[in-house]
Amino acid sequence: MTDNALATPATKTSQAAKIATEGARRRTFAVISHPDAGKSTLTEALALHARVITEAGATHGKAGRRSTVSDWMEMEKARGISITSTALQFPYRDCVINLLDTPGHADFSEDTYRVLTAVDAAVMLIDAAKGLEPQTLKLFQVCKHRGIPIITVINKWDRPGRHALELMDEIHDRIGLRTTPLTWPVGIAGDFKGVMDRRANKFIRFTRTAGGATAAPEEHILADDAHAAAGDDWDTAVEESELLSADGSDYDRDTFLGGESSPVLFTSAALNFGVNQLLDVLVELAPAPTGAADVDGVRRVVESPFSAFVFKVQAGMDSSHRDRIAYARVVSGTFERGDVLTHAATGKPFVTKYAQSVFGQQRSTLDDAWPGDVIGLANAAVLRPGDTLYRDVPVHFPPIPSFSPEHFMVARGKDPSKHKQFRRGIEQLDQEGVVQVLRSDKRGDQAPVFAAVGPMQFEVAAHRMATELSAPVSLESLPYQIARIVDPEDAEFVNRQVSCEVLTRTDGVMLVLFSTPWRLEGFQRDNPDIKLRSLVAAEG
Ligand SMILES: Nc1nc2c(ncn2[C@@H]2O[C@H](COP(=O)(O)OP(=O)(O)OP(=O)(O)O)[C@@H](O)[C@H]2O)c(=O)[nH]1
Ligand SMILES: [Mg+2]
Repeated sequence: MTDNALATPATKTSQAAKIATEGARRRTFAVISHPDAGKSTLTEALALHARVITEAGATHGKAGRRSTVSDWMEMEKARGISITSTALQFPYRDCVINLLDTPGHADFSEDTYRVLTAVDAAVMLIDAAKGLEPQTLKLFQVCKHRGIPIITVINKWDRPGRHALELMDEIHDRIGLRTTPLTWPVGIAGDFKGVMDRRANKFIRFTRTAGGATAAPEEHILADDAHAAAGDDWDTAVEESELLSADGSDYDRDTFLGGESSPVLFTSAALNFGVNQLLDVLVELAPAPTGAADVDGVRRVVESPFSAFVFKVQAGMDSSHRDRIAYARVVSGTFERGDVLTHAATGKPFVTKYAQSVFGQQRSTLDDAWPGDVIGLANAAVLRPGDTLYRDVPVHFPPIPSFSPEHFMVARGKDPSKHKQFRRGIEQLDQEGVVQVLRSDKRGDQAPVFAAVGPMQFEVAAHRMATELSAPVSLESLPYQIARIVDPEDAEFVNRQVSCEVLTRTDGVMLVLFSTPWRLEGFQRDNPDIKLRSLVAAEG
């Protein structure tokens, strides 16, 4: 029997109050954008300003670019891009921040999408010179669909870029999001003096630090003295800010939480400027956890007994320990390390002895967890993305859909003597969702098919098979670009038709692959009785 079941009504009430208080202190959000806008740089700057790391870019990537706390994988460091999302948990003021840095590249969008199932808000980064880019637009649509409030950050303001008002117009005109700037640049992109804090009506002067490695000192100057400090640039900022107010572009909580408006901040993540303001905005304005709907649409409120769902599985984080971490987002309640939960998919007990708090590649022992927390569950081989864990009162959260793969390759072990490593490696990549693994009797176990949303996933899979899983593979392209779900009773018939092939995913779902949309159309015309179902499109 658990402590909860023994609790008297009075202790239950105080426990619920404690859970509500702890939940209210959590801020759980993702940083999203098109590749290269500066998400990982900003993530590191946030950790630096929250004083959980002392120097940004302490280690250097191969390409001469510094690596960040979130880009710890060898491939990420070498290429300077994020290929997998990273979680960081740290305290700031009286809050606990759970930050998820996501990869921007479309090929890894399934990972980003999974992260977006686990957050209460998103920080949408925009490169000041580039404005809204395609992947940012797609991710915005995902947030909109899921009702995730967005804080907009215009980054790289230290470099020449577009006019701030023009960027506000672009956001409004293209995605219908009303922008409500909280800060406003003093000076243009590439030649900026700092920002105006529009709510406090003061000037925050930009001070350059060497290479942006340390937190920039902040100088706050009262509005009356700002002209003397920044000259005409301050007057321009004041005029523009008045224009914004006249236009209804002042912060509004209801429309922000409703996803209709977005507070905006201007930053230079690389030079650590504007980062404190973002941390404060996250604490003051971003929503705290509010529970989540289960598969039947019933809401599990934060004060309910413990519940969480797994949104990501990651291995190879530490080459000296071949471990595997399942990342779970706590929806309700609390547990203490060692408490026993239930794994909803199997009904089996799940011991939390190996629960960890995650900070990029580093981990530390976790003593307790509260609503909003992202926790790492080590060596939990049974856990898959989408799985629910609960305590006392059963709950099942909705499954996390897999994206429809559009690229397919046969994988074969290069070294036949490494058959065992090959099988184990493939299983590992499959569980993490690095690629989906498809099989058929015809192809056999030695030649599974990798299915991916984007081709870069194959590179990651091949790289990890060779380096971390000791089973190098050769990959051979298959001429398919479309997958549909087929009912098992139709599979044999479908498999006999020309230019399509039926394969089975590890979860038992059967997919039929077609080479072109026309082949699919032709098939459906010729076989109107066979029902094929679509998977979730990567477009979100
Ligand atoms: N000048 C300038 N460069 C920046 C700024 N922020 C990031 N960068 C640079 O932009 C490049 C990309 O930064 P990342 O932080 O890796 O971008 P990302 O959004 O995480 O990219 P992906 O994870 O691949 O989607 C790096 O070279 C950074 O140093 C900034 O504020 N100013
Ligand atoms: Mg990144």
